[in-house]
Amino acid sequence: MAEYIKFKVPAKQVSETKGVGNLIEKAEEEGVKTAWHRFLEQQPQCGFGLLGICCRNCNMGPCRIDPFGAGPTKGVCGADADTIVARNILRMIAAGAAAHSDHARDIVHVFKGAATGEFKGYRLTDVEKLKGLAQILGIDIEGKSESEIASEVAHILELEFGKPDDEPLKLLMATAPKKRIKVWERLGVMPRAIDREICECMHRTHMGVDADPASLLLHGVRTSLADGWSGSMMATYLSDILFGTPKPIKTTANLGVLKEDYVNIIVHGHNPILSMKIAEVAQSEEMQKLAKKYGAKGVNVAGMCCTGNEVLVRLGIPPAGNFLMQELAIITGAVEAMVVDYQCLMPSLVDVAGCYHTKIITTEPKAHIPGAVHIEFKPEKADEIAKEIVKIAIENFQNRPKERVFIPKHKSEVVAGFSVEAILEALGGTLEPLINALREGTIKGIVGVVGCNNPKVKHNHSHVTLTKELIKRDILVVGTGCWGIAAAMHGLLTPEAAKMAGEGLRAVCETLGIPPCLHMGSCVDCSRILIVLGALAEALGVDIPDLPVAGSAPEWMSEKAVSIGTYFVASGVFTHLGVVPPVLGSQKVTRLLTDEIEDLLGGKFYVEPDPVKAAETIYNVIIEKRKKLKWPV
Ligand code: BF8
Ligand code: SF4
Repeated sequence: MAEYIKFKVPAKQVSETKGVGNLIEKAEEEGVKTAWHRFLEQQPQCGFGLLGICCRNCNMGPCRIDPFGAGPTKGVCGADADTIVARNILRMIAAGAAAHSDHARDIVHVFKGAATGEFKGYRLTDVEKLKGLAQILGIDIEGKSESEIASEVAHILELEFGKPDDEPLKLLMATAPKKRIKVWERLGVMPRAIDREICECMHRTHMGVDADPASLLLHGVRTSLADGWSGSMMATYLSDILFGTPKPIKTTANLGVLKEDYVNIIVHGHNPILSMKIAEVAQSEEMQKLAKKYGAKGVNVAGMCCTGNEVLVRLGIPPAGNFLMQELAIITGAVEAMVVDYQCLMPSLVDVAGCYHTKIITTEPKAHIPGAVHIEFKPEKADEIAKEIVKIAIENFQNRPKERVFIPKHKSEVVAGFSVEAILEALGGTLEPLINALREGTIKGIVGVVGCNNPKVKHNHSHVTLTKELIKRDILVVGTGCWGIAAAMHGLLTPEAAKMAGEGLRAVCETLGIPPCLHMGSCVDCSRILIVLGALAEALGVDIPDLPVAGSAPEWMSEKAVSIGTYFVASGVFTHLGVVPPVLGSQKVTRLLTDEIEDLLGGKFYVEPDPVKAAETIYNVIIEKRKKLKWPV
């Protein structure tokens, strides 16, 4: 149904990415609202919310604190701005860690089923990685079958979620550098069980429990560590074992990957369990034939958001866009089905799809959207269900309103799939060449750029600008998530992009034949960045805060990004945020996060919306770290 659009979006100004403006204009002509339109309708956004000083944690409220001190300075229970802001942030971390870790739980389930042979559609693909994981978890693999080893691994990892003792998380102990572990032990923030830490966040923030901002934030650190070094780490490890560890793979990215004469299926969400199957089934001869029967040339699968990243780095499935482009893909009029699992799915997808012929197919019991077709995914019937879904898409081709199809032609070449193993391979098997390049200053430092899109800032502008500014300064950029897709669409992920890099980084990239920006996967794969940091620190005999490295989430929006940012900081990384978090209502919390936390953990947050300024500051931080290491600057 066409809607009345009260506020027009300055289509050509809201995005850095080609094709986006044209589709926003098409949307307006066809009476379809996008996130940008709804963002305008939300203006002005609530000042209390922006500052983080509203509380709805009990029914004596809602309460809000007057930031100017003229009105109430405390909620009904007596909680002040410091307590309220810290509690709200802790709840964001809890939700983010929960999302990553619950995703991991689903993968453990399938991994276990693959190990026992119960889930016929899945197998253990990277057995070397399985054995490596078993060994670091302390499992004796001598004389055991793959299935036995995997079952033992699954057992240990299942316990990570809810083991009842106070011992630290096993996967964290197996993967985090020793010096870091000492820091966390000293601070009393070693996570014990993933679900327990998340549960404790909710307990502490319940009315009348923890009122001390420092104590609340330290529990946030603990919870985020459970996410980064266990939940997300597990999701990455097991996805690699099940589907293969990513290797550099070539494809193209942007809306132009949709094909006019083909049945287009978009996989969107986060978990690879279903999207890998859809990609596999769609490419089968049977489905390609069926598509021809319906008048299409074949079936084309494209990715969106992080499940898009999962199939990109393993199968070379082209991404059609990142977070803010999910509605636009449907607005092309050329998408037969968008198959979603969970996280970062706009409920509006159903409204937008209602204006075209696209079917939104939800598949997860925990992620329904009213108005969508729901086909519940069950790993024991993976192939059948994937086939059923692909068939629905194919049959829907005949309903496509051909006269309304408009696919912007833009797409860029991409090389993605830089797992830690792939980076090591490019380096000739050891970290030594990278360490030497860092030490000599050919590469000045490494920055992990991650995270989302947010209509509060120009779409992909900060991702692209910050990245270009960093590589220009001989800083190697690695990253995940929607950054990865932004970088892909802007030609930053090809070996040729080395031309945009400074002399030193360019030379290294040309010698190794790699891009100056390395796409490491989805958001749970930020764990790969942790592994690189840990390995560098251990090889140099220093701690992560000593390394010339930094992190950045230039366009973040999700609670998962808050958890990631926090575990970066907790791991000792100077971490830039390009969108202001809702903490400014408390000077104390702001100071803790952007200053004092550094004394405790070696990392801190730095907030700067301007990507050029941010790159300068990050560069300066890296130079300072180099000076301390007595490395040339
Ligand atoms: O987990 S970067 S918008 S898609 S939250 Fe979401 Fe953010 Fe994209 Fe991936 Ni990550
Ligand atoms: Fe208000 Fe306190 Fe209840 Fe929050 S917990 S709503 S501040 S009374």
